[in-house]
Amino acid sequence: MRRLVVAWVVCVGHAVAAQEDGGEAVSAVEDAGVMLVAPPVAPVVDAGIAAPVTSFDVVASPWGPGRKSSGEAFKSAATTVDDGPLRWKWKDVSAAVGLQYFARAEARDNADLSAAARDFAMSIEHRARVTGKVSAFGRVGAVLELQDIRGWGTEASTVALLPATALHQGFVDLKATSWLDVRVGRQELSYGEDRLIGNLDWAMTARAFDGVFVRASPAEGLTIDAFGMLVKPPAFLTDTGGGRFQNSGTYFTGAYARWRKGKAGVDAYVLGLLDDPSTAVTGFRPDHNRLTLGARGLLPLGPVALVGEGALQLGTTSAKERILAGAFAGRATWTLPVAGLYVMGDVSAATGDGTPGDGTDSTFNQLFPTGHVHLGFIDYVAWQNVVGVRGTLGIKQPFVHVWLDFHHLRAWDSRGTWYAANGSVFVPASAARTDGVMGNELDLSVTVPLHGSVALSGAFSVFLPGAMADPGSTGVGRGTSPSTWAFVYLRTQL
Ligand SMILES: [Ca+2]
Ligand SMILES: [Ca+2]
Repeated sequence: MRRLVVAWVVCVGHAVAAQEDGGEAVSAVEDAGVMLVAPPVAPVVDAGIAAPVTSFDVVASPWGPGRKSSGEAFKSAATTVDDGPLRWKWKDVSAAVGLQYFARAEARDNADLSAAARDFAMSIEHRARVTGKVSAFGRVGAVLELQDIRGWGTEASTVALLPATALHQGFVDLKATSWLDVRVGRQELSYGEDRLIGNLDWAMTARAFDGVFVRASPAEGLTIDAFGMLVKPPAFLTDTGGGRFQNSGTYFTGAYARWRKGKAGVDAYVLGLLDDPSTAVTGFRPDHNRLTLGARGLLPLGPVALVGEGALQLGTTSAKERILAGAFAGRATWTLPVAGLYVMGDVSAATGDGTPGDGTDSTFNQLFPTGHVHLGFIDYVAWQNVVGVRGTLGIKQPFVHVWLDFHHLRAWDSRGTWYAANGSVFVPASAARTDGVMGNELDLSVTVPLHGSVALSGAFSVFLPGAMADPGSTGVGRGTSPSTWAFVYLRTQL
């Protein structure tokens, strides 16, 4: 991953170095209401081409440009916008407009891994976004982001209209002091490699949370975030027996500390997913509370970049089982000194549970990830009950990025459930299963930046199922035939 600092800020009193992570950079400091902002440096898209500065908060993704300014990449909307097209300033007030249009055609064959039934499917979807941003006095700002998600030919008739336009993000930012930011409203969250918390930009709908986010920046290179998000509101419910009871809702809370020195760094986090699963149909159910304790580290060693992450989960399920689960991931990227070649090795593992109902739930929960990017682009595997090894060979030139991924995927516990990338059950648990090989996957991907604001990308994937997919011996599975998937993607971002 190309890592470049895209902005730097000089502030009166003390200077704070820009921080960079995953191809994007975050930095904003002010002192006594005076803000001196250097002209922004052009961001790069993934293939390494420098983009003209046409927009605010543009970041690189493997498929082309996108926008990100939340979670780890937090950028206060209270900060006055830089000069540029679609931006305006009047004394202490500034405003900016951003536009985005994505269109993607996808084709998938044999998701059931069975040759017996034909299940080829193709779709063309688009996302169109309009983002408005205003800031005043360097103290307060707001973002309103509307998106329309639509599949070609999915309306009931040529004169029908599906209600597919919605608010993706809408929040107010307050810069209380030079070191304390508050964001209230609907917002994306994204941390690290998006393994546990991601904005799921791959999905046309993407992901956003409703709640409050606070960032403290107490020292150079150090940020401490805290957030509380409402996933489902509490309610008074009446169960089938006619009794009224309180449902306390579902909440996602967390604290995430980051320390950076150059390209090295350490993260530590505590996340709580607190859920009351009671419904009017089921009646009262005990709470399902899951605590995730994790750490992540970044270390550059010459031409090799190392990233590692580990997480432990504790808590209690609504079935009164104890939660004890864990996961780890590690990645080494070696950039060769020739022709933009790089080699990457990656291991992702997470515990599963082969003994349902024994009092301990040891299935790791991947929470709210951008699951798509880690365990095979075909999306058949989640960071839950898995041991995945990935090898990548890529070449990144200004005009093209081509990379080939090979994945070997198996279950942590062969008896446990196999989960698809979105966390849904792909193959149910089976106590009789002894072979946990899910399969092997090859992904060939290409991204071509046509312009700093426009990229074309595509991929072809083939998944070769292993014994865990075979229903032969246990009666539980899908099949033994390969599955294929491909897409062509146009991303434009202003
Ligand atoms: Ca089939
Ligand atoms: Ca168990």
